[in-house]
Amino acid sequence: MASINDIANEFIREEIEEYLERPDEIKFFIEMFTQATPEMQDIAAALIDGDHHTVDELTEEALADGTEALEIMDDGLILGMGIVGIKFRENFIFVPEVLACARAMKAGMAHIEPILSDSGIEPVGTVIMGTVKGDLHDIGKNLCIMMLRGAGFVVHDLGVDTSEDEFIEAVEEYEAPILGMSALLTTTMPNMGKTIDAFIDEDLREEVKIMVGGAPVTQIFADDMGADGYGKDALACVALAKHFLEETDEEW
Ligand code: B12
Repeated sequence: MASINDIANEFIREEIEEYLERPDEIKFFIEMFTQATPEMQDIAAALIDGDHHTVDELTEEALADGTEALEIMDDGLILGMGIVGIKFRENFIFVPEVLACARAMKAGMAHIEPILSDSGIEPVGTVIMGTVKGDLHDIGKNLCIMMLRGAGFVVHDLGVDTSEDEFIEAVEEYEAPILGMSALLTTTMPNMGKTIDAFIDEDLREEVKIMVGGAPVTQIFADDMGADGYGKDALACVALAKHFLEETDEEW
């Protein structure tokens, strides 16, 4: 079993010791960080520290050294944001600090975006993506969009705080067969269900496959509200979209 001393980065070791209390979370992060290279640990540490300049530099360097964009996303940026989420949840840090971390995340994503989004293949299908009404979280949605574009999908990003009408208008305008909704707040999750109901009211539900995701969303919740699929991460998002395309092809 991995031990905290196996983590090369001292800042990460201190963060785990100082801020993590739940045994399952301590075990998870020790295991994940010991598997991450020292370079990825450095990126995660800079992100946790809210230092966007360093995340920017280290991400650029890692890519130049041949590290895969996906590895930087998973082992550096997302892992670092995991610690930020716990510190926020436990009130060790507050919105201004989290905003600095989000800015650092975006600085890293700016380098990996062109790589993950550049599929070099013929467009395979159109997806509408947006964060639901009342919700301003967009990091996870943007990662999904990068990966979808990298898989050859044309994605129209409606941004954050997207109303039911905006989702409906976009699906109609772009004749998109797939819609993805993101929500990070338990208070905004029901807006996914309301949007699905709005598609039913407009007699458009059969025209579009709807997938949902975001940290608090579960398969059970997705099933309850009548979504066609739930994805736990950006890879699952791409897999779902591909699956929907196959299904739609079969139906035609
Ligand atoms: C960063 C962050 C912020 C930033 C957002 C910056 C930005 N531009 O996005 C700021 C500081 C603005 C913020 C604000 C707030 N936040 Co906030 N935030 C977070 C934090 C720390 C990280 C979220 C994140 O980016 N994660 C990293 C990404 C990569 O993960 P992800 O979003 O889950 O996405 C992945 C998957 O879920 C999936 N996915 C996502 N979308 C989709 C869509 C589809 C279709 C599919 C298939 C998959 C999929 O794929 C993604 C990639 O792998 C979370 C903590 C957490 N544990 O999530 C709290 C958190 C979500 N926030 C929380 C809260 C309370 C707030 C505020 C209300 C705080 C306040 N008092 O003002 C406000 C709300 C603002 C609003 N109206 O939206 C709570 C929510 C609690 C709850 N039960 O609802 C959390 C959980 C923190 C906590 N307390 O534990 N926040």
